[in-house]
Amino acid sequence: MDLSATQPAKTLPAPLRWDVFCQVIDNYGDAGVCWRLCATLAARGHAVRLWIDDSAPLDWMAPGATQGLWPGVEVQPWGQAANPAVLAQCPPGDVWIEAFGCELPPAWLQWHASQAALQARPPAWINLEYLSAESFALRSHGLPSPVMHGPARGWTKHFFYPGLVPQSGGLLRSNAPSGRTDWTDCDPALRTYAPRQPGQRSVLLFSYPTAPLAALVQALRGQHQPVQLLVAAGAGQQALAQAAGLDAQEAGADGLAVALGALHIRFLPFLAQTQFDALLGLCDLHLVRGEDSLAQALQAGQPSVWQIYPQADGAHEAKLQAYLDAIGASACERGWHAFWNAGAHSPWPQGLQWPWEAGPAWAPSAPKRSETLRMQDDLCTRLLSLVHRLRGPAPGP
Ligand code: TRH
Repeated sequence: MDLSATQPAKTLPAPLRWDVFCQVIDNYGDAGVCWRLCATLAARGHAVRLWIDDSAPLDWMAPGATQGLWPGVEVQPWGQAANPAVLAQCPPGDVWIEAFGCELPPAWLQWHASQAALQARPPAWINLEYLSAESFALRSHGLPSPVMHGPARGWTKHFFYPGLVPQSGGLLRSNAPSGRTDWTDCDPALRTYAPRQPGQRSVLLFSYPTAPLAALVQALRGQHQPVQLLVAAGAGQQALAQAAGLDAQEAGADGLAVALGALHIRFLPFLAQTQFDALLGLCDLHLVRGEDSLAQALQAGQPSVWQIYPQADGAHEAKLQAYLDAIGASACERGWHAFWNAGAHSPWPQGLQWPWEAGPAWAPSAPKRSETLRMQDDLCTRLLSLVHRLRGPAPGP
């Protein structure tokens, strides 16, 4: 795949009303992607309603969101989309986003399909999928899927696949203030995690418990230079504490720092999404998991390694290989990904190098990839282009 081509920028018309539907399956990625999309659309002047079945992650990801403190975004419990009293008050949206194959509530469909204005001009109905560099994703991106049953029979959904190349749906951008490149001018809340010693490296760890954490800790302890390991909140913290021989209960204590020789481990609290993104820009290596943190790590421009969400049928293996091919990963990066995705007991492979040791085999490619991705239109812009194409010009008076 050609990562280097770019798309021309487009001028986009009037703000639209969006309904984004999110069912949280597991972890934070579903809420994370939907929130990032909503916040981006709202920042561009659109009016967004987020219908979500578990808004708990938003309390730390986007403080104030559920209280209506984010201009342009209204967060609603999923069940309200089927409440006749709410529907009757709800101005019909221009765009429906069905995130990750969640099905819209039948009462929602019933009510909207009965509205004369929508019968004449149905909403652009988008099925937003997971980021993938696999060829099926490129083939399916933008394809129509006619609705054959139910109240919205005759309407059409369209697939939207995020991706790394201009022919795909692109990547969501961070909503964090940009242009910050070091710890001295970053958000004061993050400065607490700045390296404590001159020359200290920072590694951000956001992992599933199945990562080879014991081997990681041992290898970091063997580094000649001081290293700090910033451990993001979530199940990976307990697993890391165990792997490092620490009290797993203590690991939950926000901001706890432990020194193991030249290795400093710091357990982070849950951060707002904008802070999490900013932190990615400040570390020397990101060990990330899930598609959303990967997308942001890639754009942040520092070396990153992806722990892919494991699937029972092994489908993640083809997805990981497609990703590595798409970014043109070096042998060193492939070695890291093989190690990092081989399970909790995977030993440290002989000869595996850190990005700061690998020289041209790794570190310089990260900023180049970031630049290439950032020169392309972001996901939101591509989504808007598709929506405007689907809706066509507004009908005359
Ligand atoms: O949490 P995840 O592992 O989500 C995953 C993936 O989406 C995966 O594909 C999916 O199938 C599975 O869940 C069910 O990782 P991801 O995608 O990186 O999402 C994490 C989100 O949480 C991201 O938006 C960043 C955000 N986050 C914060 O905002 N602050 C934090 O402190 C942390 C740790 C995360």
